[in-house]
Amino acid sequence: SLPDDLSLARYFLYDRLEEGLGSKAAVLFGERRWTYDEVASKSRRMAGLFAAHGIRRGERVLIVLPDAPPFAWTFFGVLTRGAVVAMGNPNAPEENLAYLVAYTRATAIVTVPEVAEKLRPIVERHDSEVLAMFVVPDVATGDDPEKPVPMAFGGKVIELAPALAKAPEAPVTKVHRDEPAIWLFTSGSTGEPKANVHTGRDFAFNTEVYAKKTVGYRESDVTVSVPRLFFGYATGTNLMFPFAVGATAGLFSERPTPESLANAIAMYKPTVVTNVPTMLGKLLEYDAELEAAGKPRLNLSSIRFSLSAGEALPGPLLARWQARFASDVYDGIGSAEMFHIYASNRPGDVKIGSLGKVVEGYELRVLPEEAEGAGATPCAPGEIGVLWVKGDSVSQGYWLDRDKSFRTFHGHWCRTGDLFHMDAQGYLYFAGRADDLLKVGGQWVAPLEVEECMLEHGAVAAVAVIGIEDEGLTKTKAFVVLRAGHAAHPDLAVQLQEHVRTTLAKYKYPRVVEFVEDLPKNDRGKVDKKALRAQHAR
Ligand code: 3SK
Repeated sequence: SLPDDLSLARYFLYDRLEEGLGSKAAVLFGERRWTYDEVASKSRRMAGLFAAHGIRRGERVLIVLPDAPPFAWTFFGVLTRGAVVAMGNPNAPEENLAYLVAYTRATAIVTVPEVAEKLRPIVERHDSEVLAMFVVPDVATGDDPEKPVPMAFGGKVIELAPALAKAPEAPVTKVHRDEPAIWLFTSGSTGEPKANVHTGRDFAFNTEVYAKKTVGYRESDVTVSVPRLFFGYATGTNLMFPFAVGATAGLFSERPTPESLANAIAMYKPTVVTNVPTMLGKLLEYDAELEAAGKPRLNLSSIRFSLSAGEALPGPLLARWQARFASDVYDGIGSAEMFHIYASNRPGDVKIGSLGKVVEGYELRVLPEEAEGAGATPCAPGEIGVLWVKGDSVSQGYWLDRDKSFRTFHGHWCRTGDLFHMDAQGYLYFAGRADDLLKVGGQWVAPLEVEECMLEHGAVAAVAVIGIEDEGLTKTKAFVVLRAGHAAHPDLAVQLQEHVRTTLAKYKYPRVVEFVEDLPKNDRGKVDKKALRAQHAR
């Protein structure tokens, strides 16, 4: 059990120094490395800087940074101060960034020049709650993270590196395990993002049961991530989890593409790669293109395992990955409501197409859609229902949204709103979001089932199915990305439709097939179906 006095700064960082790991590499970025001692010293100085600028325990500090070393010491600096971490995407549009500042009531912001220029008018308003905005170089463009920043400073807008060099190292603020520590935003398909307020215990609990016991992070690991650090999935897998075991986090700030990821893998030789299904597919395509061009193929031999989450990993894709790379992918399901992954495949127990079994310490129930509480009679094995999850990392609720909180959180339980079924052995299978289901010609169609079926066809690299309106009727449309060596042609569209008609029930075939170069993704690496609907409407 976790102590009452639980600072995440100690749990993830300062305890490593007491374990004698101070001189070990904590963070890699390009050719440079920072040891645990260096990250700890900078984090204590960050806390000193926050204190000097009047940032107090419990107040939000908004981190809007790319994946680069300052992310690490800002994150642990906020926790050292006893303040609360909130994170945003540095590439988000201006109105989303302004929303984050207002919604979080942040008293400090740490960001890059491009974002700082956008936020400056808000921060400098006389009634702004922001006391200080610290600016680091735009490392995403390749600048040295400790080089001077080319912008005007003054008032509340402060250049981080020189201020940090002068700041005193602050002690760790004492915080209770049940005090808010980090906010995680849900990426709901409608409305503004809402933050899950999480306490310190949530992170320590999941780290113990998922990262250490289920997938088995080790001190010797080197990690790399496709999703960016501001997304809770990667904040866990590529910052908190490696730090919890004294491993090394490899960071790269370029936009994740097969090329930039392949470079990071070649440079850091990671043992653990955090991935998402679309990038697993793209890496396979990239590897095939390298082979076709007579170039050396991808070498992923350093990887002990990859993680996949964020959206469903189609079984055929995982089978292709295993056949090519002979390397495990642990697909799992997590959410911002639960901090992280609560059901997962794991070493020695990978069931293709499934999300694995419950992570020890959590409890799962698949309940009928109309169930109002976790006590309802569960669905029989194989029967589809809504997943409910219980565990010590459940969020306290959504900030400024009690109604949504009442609908989602029921005591210790979280109603995920997503559809699943579980087999008699306890393996969990995703069946789509309840609001994704389409009624076509009076019959229910699950886009996920059609997508998985189309992916089994040798010509398909990626596919997304949506519902479209045609003269008042709902029809299914498939957006298809082809594998190398296959050309878009109406005959191929007919072949793909036939493949679905003969594999699944006939009515499930997509009425329209459009070939596209790529599928749009949101900032968490998930296929953006809202954008596909808009694309269709144009
Ligand atoms: O939102 C998600 O998909 C997710 C997945 C794994 C871990 C954490 C999160 C937020």
